[in-house]
Amino acid sequence: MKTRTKWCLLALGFGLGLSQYHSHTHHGGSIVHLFEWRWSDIADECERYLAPSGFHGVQISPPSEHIVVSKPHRPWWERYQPVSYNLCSRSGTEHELRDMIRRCNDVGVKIYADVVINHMCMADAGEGSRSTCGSYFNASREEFPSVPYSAADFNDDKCTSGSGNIENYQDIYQVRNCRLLGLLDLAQDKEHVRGKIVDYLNTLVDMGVAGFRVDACKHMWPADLKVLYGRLHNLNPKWFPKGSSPLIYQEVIDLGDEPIKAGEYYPLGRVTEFKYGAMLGSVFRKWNGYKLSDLRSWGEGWGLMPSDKALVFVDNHDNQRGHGAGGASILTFWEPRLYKMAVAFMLAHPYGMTRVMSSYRWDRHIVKGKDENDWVGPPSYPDGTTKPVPIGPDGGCGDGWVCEHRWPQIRNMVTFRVIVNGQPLCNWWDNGSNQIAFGRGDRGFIVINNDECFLDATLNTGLTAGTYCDVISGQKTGDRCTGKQVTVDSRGRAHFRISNMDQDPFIAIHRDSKL
Ligand code: AAO
Repeated sequence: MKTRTKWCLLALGFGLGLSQYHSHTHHGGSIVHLFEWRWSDIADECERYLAPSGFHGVQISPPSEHIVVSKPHRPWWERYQPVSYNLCSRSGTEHELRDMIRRCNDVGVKIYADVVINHMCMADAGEGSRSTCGSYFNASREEFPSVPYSAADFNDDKCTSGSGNIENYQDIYQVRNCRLLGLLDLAQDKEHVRGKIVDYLNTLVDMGVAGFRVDACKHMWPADLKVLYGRLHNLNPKWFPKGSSPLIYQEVIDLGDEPIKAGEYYPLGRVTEFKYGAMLGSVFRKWNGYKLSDLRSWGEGWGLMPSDKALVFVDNHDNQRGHGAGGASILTFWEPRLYKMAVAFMLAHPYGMTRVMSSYRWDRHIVKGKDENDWVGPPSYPDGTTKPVPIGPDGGCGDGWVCEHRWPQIRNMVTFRVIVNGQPLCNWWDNGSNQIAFGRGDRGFIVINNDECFLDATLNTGLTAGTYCDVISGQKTGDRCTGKQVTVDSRGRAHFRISNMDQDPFIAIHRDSKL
C-alpha cells in the first residue's frame, strides 16, 4: 500500500486578484443553484436552512421577463428567451424578488442572478404578449417595445453564416455574431444596447444581488463584456462592504476543442470550468483507466483553469439533461451513490469556487441516448404555475423537487468546506487504486473507498487527538454521534475501515464534529 507524502501541498494561494473573482466575504461555503425555485420559497430556504448550514449563496433562475412557450408545454428553457428586462418571471413578481433578496441578505446568504444578456427570444417566436409580464413583442420584426429594442439593436448585419445561426463553432465570428440556437443576437457593441443591459444589471445590484452568472458569454466579445461590467455599480452598502464589486462568473463552455478559450474571459471575472464535472465523472465511473488515486494532482495539475478563476460543479442544469456540454460522464442525482461521493470530493478539495445543483425530477424518456423529455419544466400546476417546494418531516423535499442540497451528506460537506476554508490540502494518501484520503490543514479529513474491496488503513489525519463524528453516516448531535465515529490518537493518526458495500463508502470528520 503506497503511503503518499505527508507534506502539505503548497497552500493554494488565494490570489489578490480583482474582486470579480471572489466576493469579499467569501467564507468558503458553496453556492447552490435553486433551479426554477420561486422567489418566496428561496427566501424561506435562506432563513430556515441555507444560512444555518453555511451556504455562501444562491444562484437564481433568470429573473427577467421571458416568453411563455406552449409547445412544448412550458419548457424550463423558456426563461432563456427574454422579452424585456422587467422583473417578472416564472419564479415571481418584482416585489417577491426584492423581498427574497432582502431576506436572504439579512441572514448572510448572497444572491447571484442568472442573467441572459446575449440575446432575446427565438426568431420564430412570432408576435404577441405571451410573456410573463404580458409585454408585447414581435420577434420576426425584432421589436421589443418594453425595453425598447428594435432591429437596429441586433447583429444581423455582422453575421456571416448562411442561416443567420451559429453553424460552426470553429468560426469565432459566427459564435459571437450569429444566433445561438436561433435566438435573436443582441449587438453589445451598440451604446443603446449597452445602456439597457447595464440598467438591468444595476437594477439588480441596487436591489442587493451580490453578482451574476452571465449566460452564454462565449457568444459575446470579451471587449464588450469589459465595457458592460465596467459600468456596474458597487454592491448595496446596506449588506456589503462599501466599494465591493459584484462577483461575476461567466458561462463559457470550453472542453478544449474550439478556438474560443475560457482564458479570454479570465480578466473579466470567474469562468465556469466545464472540464471539472466531465473529468470527475469519468474518474468516479473509472472510465478511460482513471483511478481515484489520480486525483492527487487534481486542479491545475489536470489542466483545469487557475483555481481563483474557476466556478466548479459536478453537474449543471444543462448537462444533467444532455444540454450544453459534458457528455455521458456527468454524474447527477439520478445516480445518487456516485453523485454524493463526487460532490463530497468537490466540497472537500480546495480547488475553485463550488456550486451545488438542486434539481427537480422529470419523467426521462431516453431514445437512442437522447432524453425526449429534456425540455420538461419544474413541478407545476396544470395552468403552468410553478409549485411551491414542500419540506417533509425528514428535511427532504416533496412534489418532485430533488433538493440535493438538503441531502445530509451534501449539506454536511458544505459545512465542512466552511470549516476548512483557506487550509491547504494535506496528508494525501491513496492505495494506488480507488481508495484515497486527504486533509485540509488541521481542520478536516476525508476518506473515500471507490474500490471493489474493503478499505482498512491507519492514516495521518492532521487533526488533534479526540473522538470525531463522521458527518457522512450521521453527525454530531449534542454530545454524541448519530453515525460512525473516529478516534484520532495523540499523533493525529486514526484507523479507518470502510466497506465497499456501504451505502456511502466514505467518511469525513472535521474540527466541529469532535466530541
Ligand atoms: C430552445 C430549443 C432550441 C431552439 C431554441 C430557440 O431547445 O431547439 O432552437 O430554443 O428557439 C437553453 C436550452 C436550449 C434552449 C434555450 C432557449 O439549453 O435548448 O433552446 O435555452 O430557450 C451552447 C452555448 C451555451 C448554452 C448551451 C445550451 O455556448 O452558452 O448551448 N448554455 C446556456 C444556458 C442554456 C440556454 C442558453 C445558454 C441560451 O445554460 O440553458 O439554453 O440562453 C458545444 C459548444 C457549446 C454549446 C454546445 C451546445 O458544446 O462548445 O458552447 O453550448 O455545443 O450547443 C462536446 C464538446 C462541446 C460541445 C458539446 C455539445 O462536449 O466538447 O464543446 O459536445 O456539442
